[in-house]
Amino acid sequence: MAKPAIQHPKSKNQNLDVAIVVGSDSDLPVMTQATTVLNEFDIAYEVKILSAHRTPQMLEQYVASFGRRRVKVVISAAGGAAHLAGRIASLTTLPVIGIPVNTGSLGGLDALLSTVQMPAGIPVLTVAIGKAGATNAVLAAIEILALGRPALARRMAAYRKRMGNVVSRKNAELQRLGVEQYVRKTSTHG
Ligand code: C2R
Repeated sequence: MAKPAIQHPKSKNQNLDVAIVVGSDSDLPVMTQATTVLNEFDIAYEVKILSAHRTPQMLEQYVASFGRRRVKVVISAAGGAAHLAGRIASLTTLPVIGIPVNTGSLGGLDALLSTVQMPAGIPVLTVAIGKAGATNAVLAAIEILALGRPALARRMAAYRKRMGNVVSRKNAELQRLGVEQYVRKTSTHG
């Protein structure tokens, strides 16, 4: 049976490797591919909807629980005037990875700049806008966790190898078919 996209620890006190905070439920579609990767690597994580703007006290309380929960890395996804990652980073010395979400009329550029342009002293490790950024955020979080876990480092190396193999297979197929036939074939198969 497929694992749920959002994995909840069994109890409130269970240790967490990765805490993910999204500014709104409207950000969740950006996270689904990324949480699938966390499931693949058996990482203990949870996803919360909290906002620096809309729920400032609840956000503070949640960040205050990180020590007790043994959180190692925090991922934050927010769109628009995205202060969420910066606010979390101001409240903890854990590494915070910020995902700018593509919402509204500025195509995510607003969130990118609000997330990346932190003043010196409070880092937010900012990834690309949207789904690619979300996937890279969780891969970076796993790489951080893997610093102290050789088995996880080996799984990450295997993941990279599988990714490379997929590209190699595509290239071999391209060489066999030529561009026009390859495009026809891949577009037929979606
Ligand atoms: P709604 O769809 O709920 O109106 O939210 C959310 O991350 C979302 O992308 C629109 C956008 O507002 C963002 N948001 C922030 C913060 N809280 C919510 N940027 C924050 O605290 O930074």
